Amino acid sequence: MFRYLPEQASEVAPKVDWLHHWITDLSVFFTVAICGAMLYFAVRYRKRDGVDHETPRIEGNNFLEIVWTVVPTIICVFVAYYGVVIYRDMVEVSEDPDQVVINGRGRQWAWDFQYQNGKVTTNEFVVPVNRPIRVVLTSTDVLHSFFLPAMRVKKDVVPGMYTYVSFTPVKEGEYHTFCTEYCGKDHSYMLASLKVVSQAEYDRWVNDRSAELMKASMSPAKLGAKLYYEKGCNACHSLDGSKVVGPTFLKLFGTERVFSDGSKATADENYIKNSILNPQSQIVEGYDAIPMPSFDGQINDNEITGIIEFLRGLDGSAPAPEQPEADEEKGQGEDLSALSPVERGKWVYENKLCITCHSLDGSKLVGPSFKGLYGREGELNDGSTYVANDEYIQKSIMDPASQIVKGYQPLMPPYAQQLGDEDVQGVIEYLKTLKE
Ligand code: HEC
Ligand code: HEC
Ligand SMILES: [Cu+2]
Repeated sequence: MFRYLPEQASEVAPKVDWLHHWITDLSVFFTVAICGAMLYFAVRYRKRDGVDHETPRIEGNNFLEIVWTVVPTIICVFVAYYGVVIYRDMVEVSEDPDQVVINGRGRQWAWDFQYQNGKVTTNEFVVPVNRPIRVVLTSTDVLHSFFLPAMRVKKDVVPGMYTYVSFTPVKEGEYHTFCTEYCGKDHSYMLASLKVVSQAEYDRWVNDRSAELMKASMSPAKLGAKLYYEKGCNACHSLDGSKVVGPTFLKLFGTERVFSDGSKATADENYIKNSILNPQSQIVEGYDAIPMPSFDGQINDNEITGIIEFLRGLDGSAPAPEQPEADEEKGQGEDLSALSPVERGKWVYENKLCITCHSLDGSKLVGPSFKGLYGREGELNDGSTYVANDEYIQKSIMDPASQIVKGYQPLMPPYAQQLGDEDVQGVIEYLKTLKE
């Protein structure tokens, strides 16, 4: 009667929905029938003209008693029977040699996936259409729950134990995975996308290990240097001894650090790891104005080792590594030419670190919010005024030091080396969409 469930993208989905609709329709039918009869009798036998109407006193009716015992029993057995049959379809361990087995791991707050050939991904996984899929699940920290609404499967993800979901996708497309167990602060961001593709495309995707192989074949120090640019540490930490938002990385390793609470520590491996994962726990003296964001969950142990090796090498004896080729850095393997200018601007905002210093909701971070920025009138710290038009924005991005907005520090890094005209044009178009 009522049809409101999400798309049916797996083999079992129509069966689940069929039973679900049966239960819902039956409930609606009985609710209407029982409440309807109740209302009808209340009106029919109400007290009228101040006189009670005596009703016939019925002692019992065997026929009725049997009907309303047997009919509900049949309905309950029917629902229970198909409930068990369909549930078995969902959980039976398949012997199918064609089955794709993926290891899934929940952690605060992301989903990691590992394929049989060793390919690993985070917050996205790809499966071939029309083949049985089994995701074996476990958690590294707390209880999570793996929910794929379009496939009609859901399972608790428990630390120290394995559980699984199995399904056979029947439709190509992109679907959401949710965590449905409240697991902490960013629980609602614990989303992964599932892409169901053709067998040929799946084969291509799963065997494409180029990104990982490139990282795996790098020396740790080289990986660290790559991450320094890729993760945006370069916006706040210089390699040449100059002070940016944070302390320089030059000759940092092995020196004694003094913190704002007066305590001290040597910058060894553990200190660096802690600085990346819990930056607020030890604030370097003189740097308490702008907090460093935590990279917990965004950088794995292997990558931290890389950064440590990279910092160890920055002892001033050799020139600091250059930023990788501008083109490669810009695209990072994604096809940006397919994006509209606004999408491109949003991509730049999210991937070029603007997001760490500029909010979208009007709040002041390190820099002014982007909300309502386009076309706004403002004042610079030399007392002159400006209108944020295309030209002004372009200059703000490429050469921020030339015009400092009143009330802000000159902390924005210049982007002239990193962004092209199309990127800047994209940012401008994107800013236009962020109205007050
Ligand atoms: C938005 C600016 C910002 C970004 C981005 C940033 N940091 Fe920091 N970082 C700071 C600030 C500010 C401090 C000093 C305050 C503190 O100790 O937390 C700091 C401190 C540090 C320290 C301790 C430095 C010392 O002198 O003892 C390390 C190590 C560090 N950051 C590593 C990193 C790494 C690695 C990245 C990239 C993955 C990174 N930071 C990204 C702002 C940033
Ligand atoms: C390390 C922090 C930081 C990063 C990263 C950063 N900005 Fe800024 N930005 C600032 C600060 C601080 C100001 C205000 C001082 C000034 O005018 O330079 C500013 C000012 C601006 C302004 C002028 C704002 C106004 O109200 O007039 C624009 C436009 C801008 N930034 C764009 C960007 C874009 C686009 C990116 C990313 C490609 C970016 N910024 C990255 C810190 C940052
Ligand atoms: Cu969770």
